[in-house]
Amino acid sequence: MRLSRKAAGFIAAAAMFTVVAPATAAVASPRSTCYGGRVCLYAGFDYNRGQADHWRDFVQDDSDLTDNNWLNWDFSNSWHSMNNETSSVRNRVGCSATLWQHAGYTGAHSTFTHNSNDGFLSNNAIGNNRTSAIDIWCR
Ligand SMILES: [Ca+2]
Ligand SMILES: [Ca+2]
Ligand SMILES: [Ca+2]
Repeated sequence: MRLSRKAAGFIAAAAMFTVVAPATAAVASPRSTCYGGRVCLYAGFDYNRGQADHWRDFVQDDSDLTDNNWLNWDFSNSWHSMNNETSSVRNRVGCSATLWQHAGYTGAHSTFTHNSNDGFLSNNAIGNNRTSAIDIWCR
């Protein structure tokens, strides 16, 4: 098949788009990566992809998230309470971690093993926008 210069240009552009596509991952939040030794909570589904980057990481238990604010992508304080706002989670802390519905570790809960990711808490027992405490088993 012979291609006109224009068609070839289009195909080249399409190929370029294909190459560029992974960079669309730049839409992923700057804090969507969760580093070792932490459990990372996100206010949005899919680790805040394409959304306001309200996130926070934990290295130990916190029995009551009502006194915790989300961080912004640049680590500044969002002044926005974390209570009942977690929608996705990554666990890199080295052991399982449980998210609880109520402060003091009561109510509905879901446990996430080390190295697990869940970008959608609506289909977990803990549910979406209900987390009020985090129990990290090894800390
Ligand atoms: Ca707290
Ligand atoms: Ca889920
Ligand atoms: Ca709650």
